[in-house]
Amino acid sequence: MQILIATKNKGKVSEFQSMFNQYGIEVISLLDMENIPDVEETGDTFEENAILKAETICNKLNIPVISDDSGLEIDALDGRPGVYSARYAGSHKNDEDNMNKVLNELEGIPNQKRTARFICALAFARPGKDTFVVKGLCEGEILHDRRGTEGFGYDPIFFLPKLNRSMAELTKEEKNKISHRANALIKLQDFFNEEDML
Ligand code: ITT
Repeated sequence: MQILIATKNKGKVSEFQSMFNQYGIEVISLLDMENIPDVEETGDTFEENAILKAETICNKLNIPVISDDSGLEIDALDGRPGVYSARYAGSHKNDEDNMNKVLNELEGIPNQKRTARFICALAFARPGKDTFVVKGLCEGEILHDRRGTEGFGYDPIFFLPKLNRSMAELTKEEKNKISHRANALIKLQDFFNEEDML
């Protein structure tokens, strides 16, 4: 069985590949396809954007699709970057620029006020059926400097107090046990099981 993940983010694809591997499910993504334009993320919430991405690609290709809208919510920044996580430093900037912007904005903020969470909304859209959406969280704190080289996005500045490591200091297998994406996927699996999909 194959599942299409409606994303062009290599980091997400790699995590979904290892998470679905255990079920013998092959993950394909928009990186494997040509001529699929980006879906504009106009929603105000992660759920809205995930539904938008999944339904747009499902309607276009007429096959079941899972999409992932995710990001980082920082309490001291009133929840920013939130749904703007991918383009926080500007639409042509990269992960390094985004992390620099966050670190600059948090300069002088003490550890106990640097609480944050990763959020992941997964939407599952199927032709002719209602779309199902779930949300997973992962709580942590924003570091003062980068630590680690694994993962992607904001992982090097996201600290997990219970593990005493940054997200980028975890192996992919370790991250996939505790991440916002893993927590959302567990909820989606419950749905799959109920619907006898796996
Ligand atoms: P698609 O829309 O094609 O899926 P994207 O990168 O634009 O790719 P999002 O709009 O969902 O995806 O933005 C998510 C951003 O949040 C992403 O670019 C990362 O910077 C950050 N992010 C999400 N999950 C993350 C994770 O597990 N670790 C670190 N950063 C993450």
